Amino acid sequence: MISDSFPIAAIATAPGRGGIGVVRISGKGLMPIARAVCRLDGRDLKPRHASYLDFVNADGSVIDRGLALYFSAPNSYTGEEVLELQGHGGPVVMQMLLNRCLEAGREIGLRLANPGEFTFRAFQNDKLDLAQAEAVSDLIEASTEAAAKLATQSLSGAFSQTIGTLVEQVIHLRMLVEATLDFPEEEIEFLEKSNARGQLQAIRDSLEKVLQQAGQGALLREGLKVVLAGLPNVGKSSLLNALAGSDVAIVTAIAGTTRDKITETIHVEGIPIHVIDTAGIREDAEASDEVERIGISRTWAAVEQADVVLHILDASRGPTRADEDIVARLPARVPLIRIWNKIDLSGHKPGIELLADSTEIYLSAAERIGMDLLRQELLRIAGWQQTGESLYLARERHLLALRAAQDHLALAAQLAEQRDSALDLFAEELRLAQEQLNSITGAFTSDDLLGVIFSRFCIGK
Ligand SMILES: Nc1nc2c(ncn2[C@@H]2O[C@H](COP(=O)(O)OP(=O)(O)OP(=O)(O)O)[C@@H](O)[C@H]2O)c(=O)[nH]1
Ligand SMILES: [Mg+2]
Repeated sequence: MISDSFPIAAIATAPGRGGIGVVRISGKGLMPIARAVCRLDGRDLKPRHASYLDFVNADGSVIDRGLALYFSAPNSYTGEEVLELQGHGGPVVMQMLLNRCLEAGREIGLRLANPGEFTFRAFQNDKLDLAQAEAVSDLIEASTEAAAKLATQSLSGAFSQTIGTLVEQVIHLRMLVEATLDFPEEEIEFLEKSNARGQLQAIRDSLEKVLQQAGQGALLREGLKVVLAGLPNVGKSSLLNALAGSDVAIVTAIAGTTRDKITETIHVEGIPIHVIDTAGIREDAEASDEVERIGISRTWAAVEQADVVLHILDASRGPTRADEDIVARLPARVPLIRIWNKIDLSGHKPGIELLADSTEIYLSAAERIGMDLLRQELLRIAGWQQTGESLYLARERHLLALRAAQDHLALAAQLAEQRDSALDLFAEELRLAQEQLNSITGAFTSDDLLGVIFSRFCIGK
């Protein structure tokens, strides 16, 4: 994101009607705007004090009456001066107030803020690191209590601190190695003497644990995409309705009822599960019309994107050739659950069987029998474990960086087996691992290592 140094303004509250609406301005030299827009009667706004006053147009006519809050730099969200005008939360009055601010701030270059620009400035001004800045939007977007709680923890810096501790451990090891590289005559048996291998192993263990906690948190954030696929009339839409607990999709005895994809997000133990109902799969020739054929091609597209596929079969009929054709076309990398539906007709008992390459579950969607078996199996496939450990609401970006760091440390461990001859390569892998970890919090890499080295050593030692 590029941000210039001009002051920025935006309506900070959600669009629509509400009790209160807030126009927020951040930048340098905001007092003239405050004087122009707020009827101050010769006073100035006192930092961190709420003043109840009129918001006025250039001609003195009143736009609204509300609270003005002023924060001086750097004691604000963005680290710049911030002016917040709280008026009545109507879209029109808010737009009028914003326009008035833009007009009053034209001379100092006040412009509309880009999405996320207030938080970006907070990051630029070291109010937040990158992971914390991301947590701000995660908190706003959280769809479950669990996700909101984890976002708050990340925002307070818990995740950043964990990453910071890992980085410090890596830096410590790098310091040892690089000192040795600078004094080659002492290189002999460095790896033995310094217990570098032991230290490296300890870092790898910690990283493994963080990755596990982050992976679980990522599940809470992203959820699991589950696609229901099968022949027409086997009960896919009934299963969606049973999972959702309401009649989301149309269910009829007519084959080919569902045409378009229907997605419904349910929550199982706080994990969002996006259940996607699709058109029943049958041969082109059997499909009733063009609409259904398009629906079927969408089914296959959805299957390609799935985290888990539920292949639904009619337990009262048994498997058919067409079912085998479907299985043959399913991507091998996607976990498969075979659902034998309609056990109320077939007389099977509800149950679950774990096979080598898939799971079989016997249930009845219409009668809502055996549904919990399915919910628990979805959690198991997602890798959800209730450990009671703290989790991190990680993003894909964080997981990628953690895994890349893990790979570099694994390479370093291999190099450490080759005695001291590969010490420079060992050091390089550590550096790369650190770079990956640093990318999570956005900390600058190369020079800070020197800083740490010199701040911890005194000359002459
Ligand atoms: N007895 C019984 N009937 C069921 C069960 N599940 C679904 N059905 C019936 O099977 C018929 C088809 O159900 P749907 O859920 O529409 O099937 P679908 O797989 O979505 O069908 P398409 O959308 O046409 O592909 C309906 O008449 C349902 O009432 C079940 O568990 N038991
Ligand atoms: Mg259907």
